Amino acid sequence: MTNLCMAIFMALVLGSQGEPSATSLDAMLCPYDLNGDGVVNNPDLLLFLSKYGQVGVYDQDFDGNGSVGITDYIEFMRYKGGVCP
Ligand SMILES: [Ca+2]
Ligand SMILES: [Ca+2]
Repeated sequence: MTNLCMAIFMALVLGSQGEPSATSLDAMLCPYDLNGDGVVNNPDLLLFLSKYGQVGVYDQDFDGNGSVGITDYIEFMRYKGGVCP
């Protein structure tokens, strides 16, 4: 639970620092659109956090290391705010 709270806190902090431009994103963005609505935003973040700390095969395991953790979170936040092509 502590890790989840930290992740939410970091989401709020990082989210306040502006979001990446949607004009220069490529097909790599799509995996981060977890609910498939075409944009990477807060609903996707909630889906990501629902599996945070889990070990196994999940869509949220972006770097494919077998667990959903801080490295996946950093990857997600890099693309948060973007539009899926
Ligand atoms: Ca989405
Ligand atoms: Ca991972």
